[in-house]
Amino acid sequence: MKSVMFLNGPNANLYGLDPSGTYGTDSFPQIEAACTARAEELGVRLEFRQSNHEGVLIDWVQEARQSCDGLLINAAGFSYTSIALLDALLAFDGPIIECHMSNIWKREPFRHQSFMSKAATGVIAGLGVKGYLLGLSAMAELIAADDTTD
Ligand code: DHK
Repeated sequence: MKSVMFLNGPNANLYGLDPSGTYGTDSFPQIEAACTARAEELGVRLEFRQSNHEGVLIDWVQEARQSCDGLLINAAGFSYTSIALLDALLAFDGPIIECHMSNIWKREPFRHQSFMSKAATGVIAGLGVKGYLLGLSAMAELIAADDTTD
């Protein structure tokens, strides 16, 4: 069975709690449950994780090099600041899909350039949790096409 890691960066644990609704109304546990259900449908093993700490995210990307066929990441605020996280992603061999709940290009200019995109196979933004599920479906296709692992 193929394995996928889905990493979520700082403050993602607060999704659904923000009264402005930028990140939708689903709580983080609800988002995780939806992704887990989609992964089951797709027949892929999913590691869904969240951290507020840059080094922890980097350690997880490095762990994924050993254990996962594909990586999805919403690096949240670290998207625009962390060359170190970009470097970790660049050292990952498989496909990477960068996800954002919101359309970052419709927002403040400081959110318009994600360093993560340099390492990403593709980027999904602005579709909320639907984008996460689409990302998982796309990832399942990408890793199925790579039959060097099973
Ligand atoms: C999430 C965040 O926490 C922000 O820092 C990013 C991203 C956007 C999102 O849309 O999921 O700017």
